[in-house]
Amino acid sequence: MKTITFPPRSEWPGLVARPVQDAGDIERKVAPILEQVKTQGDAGVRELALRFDKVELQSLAFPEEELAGAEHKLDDSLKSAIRQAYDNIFRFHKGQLQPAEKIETMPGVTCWRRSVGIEKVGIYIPGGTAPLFSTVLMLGIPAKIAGCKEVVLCTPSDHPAILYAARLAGVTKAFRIGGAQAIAALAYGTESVPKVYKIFGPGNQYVTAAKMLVNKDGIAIDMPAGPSEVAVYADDTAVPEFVAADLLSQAEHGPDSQVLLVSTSQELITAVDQCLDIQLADLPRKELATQSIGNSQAILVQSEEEAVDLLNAYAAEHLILSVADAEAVSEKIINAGSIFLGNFTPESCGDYASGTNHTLPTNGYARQYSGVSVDSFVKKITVQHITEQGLQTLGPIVETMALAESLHGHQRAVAVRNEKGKF
Ligand code: HSO
Ligand code: ZN
Repeated sequence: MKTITFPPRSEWPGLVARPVQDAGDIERKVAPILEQVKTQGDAGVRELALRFDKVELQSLAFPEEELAGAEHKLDDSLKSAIRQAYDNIFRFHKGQLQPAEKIETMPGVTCWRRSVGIEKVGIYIPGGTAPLFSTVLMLGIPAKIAGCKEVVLCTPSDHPAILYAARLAGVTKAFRIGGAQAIAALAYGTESVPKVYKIFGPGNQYVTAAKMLVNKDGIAIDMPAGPSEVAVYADDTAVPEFVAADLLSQAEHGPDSQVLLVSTSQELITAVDQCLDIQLADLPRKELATQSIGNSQAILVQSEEEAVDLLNAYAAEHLILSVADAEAVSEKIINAGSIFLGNFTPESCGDYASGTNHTLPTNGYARQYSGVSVDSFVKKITVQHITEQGLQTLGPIVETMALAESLHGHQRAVAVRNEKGKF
């Protein structure tokens, strides 16, 4: 791995920058796909599936027998692993539901905020070499907890674990549709696919571009997606084999995944580098991992303070702190999607089954975005009730402010109640 030694702060912006992708070109290719689905509905989806994926789709919806039969195609150990992951993710996310607390801001003036599930949400799960059934759990479970009535899954994959996880997580409708056309079907609706209000899930550049485009049409999306990434901050207490394995666990996602190693110890960096070579040799997804490791870097820093500043500047999707007193260091981190503490907390556990969500902000978006949670699936509606006495106290304040904004109608709406007819 390329190592950069004691880079001056002036060089940090270049070091933490992600490769820039020109989305314009892809958006130009995706726009007609969206238009075709919008105007032709199911027939448009079928034609696109034939053209791009060479599949002739009969029914767009997965047949009920296929959904129900999925569990019989999985071995028991995988089913019980998925169920345990389900329980942990459910338990962690259930704790995120906030009860509406009524606050009396002044005597007789009561305000509160209700969390209401977004009625219809869509989940996209890509096909490709890794059947991401874990992502079905990560999106389906918070949707269920939030109380979303319709949870629509689109995926080009018919992997039984995806269909099994979909049933377990409470997906209400599932369609065998992939690519940008799936996003279009969810965004605009077709004869078969219900239109949803918010779309979640990973995908390639075409899917991402489609999500960005439908977002301009008012459909909410989870967050702008980019290649998966992990940063590891390791000191002499770290185990090089563990660090190398963590780096490779993200590097294997795709050729454009990014990993970053930050350390105060040159010995540690050298040892991790050696472990990477050894572990890469027999990693089945060696080609992909080798490419992303090739684009990644190790940075040797002078002190913990410098390491923390650099990590905050990078704003990693995942941040592993393999350092002494990791929890204390984590308190100083202000930009990261999810943090993993100590030598025995591999990121893989958060990816699958510890309970936290693995849909996280990439590309430096951890500076302003949070990962997916129950909050992502609810809207918050504020409610207020003012008593007659409450209005006597609050009313004059509102009247004064309304008149100062020259909005007499606002003032009158109060005045008419406090002193009927006083205009
Ligand atoms: N690390 C990925 C999620 C994932 N890993 C799914 C394995 N399966 C993005 O955060
Ligand atoms: Zn992963």
